[in-house]
Amino acid sequence: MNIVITYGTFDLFHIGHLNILESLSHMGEKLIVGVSTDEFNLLKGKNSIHSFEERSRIIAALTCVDEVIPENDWDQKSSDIKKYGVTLFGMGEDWKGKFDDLSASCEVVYLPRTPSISTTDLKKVLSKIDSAAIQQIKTGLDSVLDLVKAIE
Ligand code: C2G
Repeated sequence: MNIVITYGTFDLFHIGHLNILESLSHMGEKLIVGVSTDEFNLLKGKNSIHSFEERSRIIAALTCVDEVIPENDWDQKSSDIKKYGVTLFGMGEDWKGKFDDLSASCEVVYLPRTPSISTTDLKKVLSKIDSAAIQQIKTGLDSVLDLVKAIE
């Protein structure tokens, strides 16, 4: 039985995440996903919008995912591979070469990333929307204040 494992933050879940999880699920009979905990994310320098619990629920709801485990640190991969009898470890190619050491325990693959989508970009768009909305509210309030002053 081919068992596949991958790891990630999976914040603001998007098509790039789905593409790689579905691709990996087609490479074995079982797909295990290690979702980075909030504490580990801080170590990764990431501050997620969704909590670990929310991100784990979203991943667990996917039909292509069979099991979700917490990713607590960088070093758990080799013990996970042994613990779960993993035959293939896969990540997006932005990690190419970073986990080659695991090839002593299982096959290691790096798959093409989905272009032009990332959680970082989504966060930038969301923050722009926020600031535009705040600006609109401020402009509205300013005109109300002008009106009040004119009436006084
Ligand atoms: N990904 C992708 N295409 C994108 C965005 C992400 O294929 N447009 C892939 C990444 O290559 C990664 C997975 O989706 O394999 C999850 O991405 P992130 O949530 O950004 O995870 P990351 O921060 O890379 O954490 O120990 C490994 C780390 O936990 C990986």
